[in-house]
Amino acid sequence: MKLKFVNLYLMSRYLNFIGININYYMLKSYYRYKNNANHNRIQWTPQHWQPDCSVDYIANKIIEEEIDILCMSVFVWNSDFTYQIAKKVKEINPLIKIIIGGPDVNVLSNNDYFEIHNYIDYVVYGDGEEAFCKILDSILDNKPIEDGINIVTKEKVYPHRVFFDSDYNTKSNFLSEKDILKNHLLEIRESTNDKFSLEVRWERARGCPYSCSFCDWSSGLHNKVKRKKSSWKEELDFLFSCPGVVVSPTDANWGMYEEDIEITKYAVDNGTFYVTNLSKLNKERVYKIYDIMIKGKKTKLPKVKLSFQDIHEDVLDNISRPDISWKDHKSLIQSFKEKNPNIGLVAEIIVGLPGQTISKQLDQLNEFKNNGITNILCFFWELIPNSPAYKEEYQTVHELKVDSLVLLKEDNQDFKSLADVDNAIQTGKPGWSKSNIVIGNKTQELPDILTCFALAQVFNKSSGKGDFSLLNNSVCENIYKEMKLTADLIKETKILGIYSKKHNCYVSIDKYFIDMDFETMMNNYGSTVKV
Ligand code: B12
Ligand code: SF4
Repeated sequence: MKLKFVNLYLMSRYLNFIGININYYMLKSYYRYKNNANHNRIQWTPQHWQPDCSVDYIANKIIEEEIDILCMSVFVWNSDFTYQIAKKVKEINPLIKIIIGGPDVNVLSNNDYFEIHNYIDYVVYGDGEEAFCKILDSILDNKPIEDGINIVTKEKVYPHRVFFDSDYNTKSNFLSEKDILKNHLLEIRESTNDKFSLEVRWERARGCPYSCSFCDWSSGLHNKVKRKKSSWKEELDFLFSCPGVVVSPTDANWGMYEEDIEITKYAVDNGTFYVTNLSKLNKERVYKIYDIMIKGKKTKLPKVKLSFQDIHEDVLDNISRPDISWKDHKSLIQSFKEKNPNIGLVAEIIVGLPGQTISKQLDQLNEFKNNGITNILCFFWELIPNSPAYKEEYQTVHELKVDSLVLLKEDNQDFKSLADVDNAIQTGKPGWSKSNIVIGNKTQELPDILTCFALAQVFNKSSGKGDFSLLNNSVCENIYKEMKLTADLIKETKILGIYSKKHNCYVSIDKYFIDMDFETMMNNYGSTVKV
């Protein structure tokens, strides 16, 4: 039997990075451990990861390779595209067994799942390890699924279980696959330019004890945290031996465990290691980790990221976000800045959260400016299916307005018109994804949300110039006027994009502002209004 795994990675040719998720190697490793004989009966073909091929190209490749079992991983950024591939493959060869898994699986909350996706044979929700083994055993041995876990088929919903295997937990969950993983990383290295960082996600702890309303960690199924007891040194040594690899933990709260300090120290001295999700409450340890990260012998880090989402307590309450107060954050930032004046500080925020307003955004950005934050990483709120906010009750309380919008992946010279975008979706050309975007709540409408997003970009350009004179009310009003027109168009076309004269095509809102220089911002939104 021939098996193919498809996981279309998140990649930016603009920011020069590719996010490498090693879930295929982890699932395969567990099957080897559980049923080596069956594992060896399968011909494991190389994973398809390239996000920029067409649906037809990928489907034809799967057919030409005479694949029997097709495994696909869905995330919010590749879900619709991946389902298109699955549908096409099944149309050409109805005998192929198709298994879908990953965080964007919404089979438990969508009663029509199998009506929409009747070409899927098995859906795996939550942790995939046990389900993967059970399904493969059933296919290979030609028998019904035995004691199924975390699986849904057209006939049955099997129960949920958090994955924990105490013996396996002491072993590495991917090193048994290191040869094919190394080939995979080399293939990616060879097909991208040298500037690209290959960001390999590495798991030490799975799960999160909190339930922020926008997040679907562990697919919203539980709040347990399970920690690996394998040899982290051996795992990191292997990953660092692969060319151009940056290792970044997948953990939700790095720094929650004391061991994270020792691991960080070793990692930054032996390779490039970057932590994106730090503990929300153990701040003393978090700042210790920042200190270690910036002093690494091999990791050279010009900036560190602080995840706030918002600094206002009412907003944080509305999204059930556990965090220390902004006042406490400020004193920690101050002492960090005193010790490390040349390290940049990036604040991560989300726009569209209930309680936010333009004036609060202005206030927040001024607070950031006054406290040494150098950059803002700003996200729209993508309402994901297994998050607490997806529940009707939450949406009613906070008056959320949500629309399914098409997101454009950076600039695509093929998207000269909105018809081109539509054509790409219909014909399965890459460059887009679909997502439920929060376009309003009890305190904001879409033009406000877009303005808050734009202001974060104004902050970044201002910070680069050392001139924050644009952070004022009249600039907000000017931006709002432009964003009002943009919002009307987004609502009509359902495309979260904007026409850029500079690029002569439709681009994402991020790209539109990122590529606008400070002088143009001054010109467009400064006191001499040209909107
Ligand atoms: C690293 C990461 C990123 C990286 C890059 C992604 C990448 N490709 O590596 C960065 C930082 C860029 C990123 C960005 C975003 N991310 Co992110 N990210 C992650 C993170 C932390 C780790 C991913 C990972 O490697 N996991 C480890 C592997 C082992 O887990 P896994 O892939 O889920 O696989 C397991 C199961 O799902 C299952 N499984 C998966 N596939 C399959 C397939 C089959 C056939 C089977 C049987 C089983 C199976 O088995 C595996 C083992 O149990 C996850 C959270 C997490 N801890 O998983 C969020 C996560 C994937 N991100 C998420 C989100 C929402 C985003 C953003 C959209 C946030 C935003 N608002 O902008 C952005 C994307 C922006 C954009 N441009 O589109 C969500 C996705 C939710 C969804 N419904 O898809 C997650 C789950 C976090 C969350 N709960 O909010 N992200
Ligand atoms: S955002 Fe972070 S802290 Fe909040 S629930 Fe998700 S993983 Fe946990």
